[in-house]
Amino acid sequence: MSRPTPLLAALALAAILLPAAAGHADHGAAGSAPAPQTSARPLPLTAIGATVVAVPPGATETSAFLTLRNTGRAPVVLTGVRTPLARHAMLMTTRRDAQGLTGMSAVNTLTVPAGGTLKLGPDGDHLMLMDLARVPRVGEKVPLTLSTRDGRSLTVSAVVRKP
Ligand SMILES: [Cu+2]
Repeated sequence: MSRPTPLLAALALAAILLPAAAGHADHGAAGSAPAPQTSARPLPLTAIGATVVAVPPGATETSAFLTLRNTGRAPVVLTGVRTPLARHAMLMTTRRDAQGLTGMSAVNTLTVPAGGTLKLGPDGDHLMLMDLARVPRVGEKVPLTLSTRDGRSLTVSAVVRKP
């Protein structure tokens, strides 16, 4: 019984070969990983009325509004916004407390419901552009890039308008 059988020899050979095969498979998967990112499906979102609020010279921040319509069957979860106009941009919500005072607070996500709309405006959820890189000119178009939890993004062109 001490003599190795052909079956055991075959198993030993398989044990040596399998890790190498698995390693090769992992390498192949890692090498092809960026492909789905570059060919990501476009988000099922339509932006309406994208606006950056005009501010006077010297102002360091402003807000941005738009309505997003989701024509897809799944909610779209926004996780951030960026724009060349501002060094910082964030998702915010406006809440009214028990005393009737309103206050803004940053939120990690805003959700566009499946088949529904998310309205970003002065009285509720909105985008905040902080630490402005320059003063926006009334009438100019500014890109706003919204990113989503699933790693996709949507760039919309917002018009600078007086409040
Ligand atoms: Cu705000």
